Amino acid sequence: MVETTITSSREAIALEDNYGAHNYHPLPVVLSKGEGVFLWDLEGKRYFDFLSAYSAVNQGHCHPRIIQALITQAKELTLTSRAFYNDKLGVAEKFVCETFGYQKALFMNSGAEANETAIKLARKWGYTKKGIPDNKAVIVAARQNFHGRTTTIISASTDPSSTKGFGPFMPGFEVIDYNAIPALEKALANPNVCALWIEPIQGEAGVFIPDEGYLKAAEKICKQNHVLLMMDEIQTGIARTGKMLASDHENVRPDLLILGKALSGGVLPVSLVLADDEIMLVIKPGEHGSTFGGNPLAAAVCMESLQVVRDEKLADNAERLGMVFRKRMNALIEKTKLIQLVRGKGLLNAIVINDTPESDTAWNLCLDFAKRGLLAKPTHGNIIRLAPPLVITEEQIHECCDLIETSVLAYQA
Ligand code: IF1
Repeated sequence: MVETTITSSREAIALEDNYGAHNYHPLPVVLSKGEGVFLWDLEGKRYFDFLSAYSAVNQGHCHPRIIQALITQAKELTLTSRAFYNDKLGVAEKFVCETFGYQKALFMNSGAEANETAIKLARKWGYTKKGIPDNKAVIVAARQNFHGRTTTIISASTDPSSTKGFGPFMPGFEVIDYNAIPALEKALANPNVCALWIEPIQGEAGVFIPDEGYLKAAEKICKQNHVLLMMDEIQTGIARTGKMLASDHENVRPDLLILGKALSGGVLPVSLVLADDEIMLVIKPGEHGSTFGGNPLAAAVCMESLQVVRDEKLADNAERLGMVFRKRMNALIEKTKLIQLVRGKGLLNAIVINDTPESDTAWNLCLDFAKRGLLAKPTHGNIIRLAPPLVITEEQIHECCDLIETSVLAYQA
């Protein structure tokens, strides 16, 4: 094995600073171990993880069943490419089709790749099934969306930190207000629109939840206009919001369901697009793929990760403890002017700090949370996302709320 031991956090940070791209600004915490809801840094300090790798470790860090599935498969066969069949992919495709109620599955690796796959499926469906003139297909996206970092995906972004300096952009995207039904009715009436591409809750925008009924209305307006509903559940899916999918809260069935992150319990990149035959079969052999997409290791890990969600009833836990968490945060809001509000669904929550987005209050609060043993990171400016692994217990939720309360009340003093 390559000599990899680093002895201090300071050394680890220096190495990344010297040799790594500066495409992130991490909190000054160097993690070396994870288990369940806990992370430990190099000096042995323990933290509650309230980011869950942006909802990729819903099952908790290094879940023993998922790690075992990884080890068992890794000793047999990790990668064949799709030039040949393997004995795990078909089983996993059946498993996810039955889990989510679709006819076909297409496995990729990153969430961005799954969104790119959905874009290609929607466009090709538009040309071959809806009769949109070649190269005229339009996909409607929402302001403040986040779907990944590729140049096509950021072509639909309204966030300067995602787009500035990366043009020229891919044509064929129209961006409308999120959570606005008239905007949907107007945009989707365009006969060249092949799909509406939204998140059921906008995670990066700061856990922005649309009005009750918006998703159902979007589904209806899509059907009325022969437009596909492409739902990005990469962050909201896999039990995070208290149901298996955030779409389930309104009984909405997307035409294209896009998953990633916790699909693998945070063990390796696995993403997935689910659709029925009429859509999925527009892509013919040799027209799309990836070296690692659908590899047997990912297939084995994905099945065990989803089975754990089911066996441990993580959606119910998220639903119940999300309410406990928001109740505690609302009680704290009564005692402080520092927090404007708490919002969320299940265990995808955020507090909005009573300061300008440019202020460093949220960042400083997160530094203080870390000192007290809880890891969270501000999303845009003055919003702190708070999203622990879904295996957290009620007792641990209260312990973390006590910690947040102590930090907030001390900060404002
Ligand atoms: C970063 C944000 C979260 C996602 C949704 C697709 C993707 C993501 C709804 C792409 C990924 C990650 C990416 C990571 C930080 C994190 C993030 F801050 F970027 F926006 F969670 F909100 N759809 N989100 O949330 O999936 O290609 O990353 O596997 O880029 O900084 P990916």
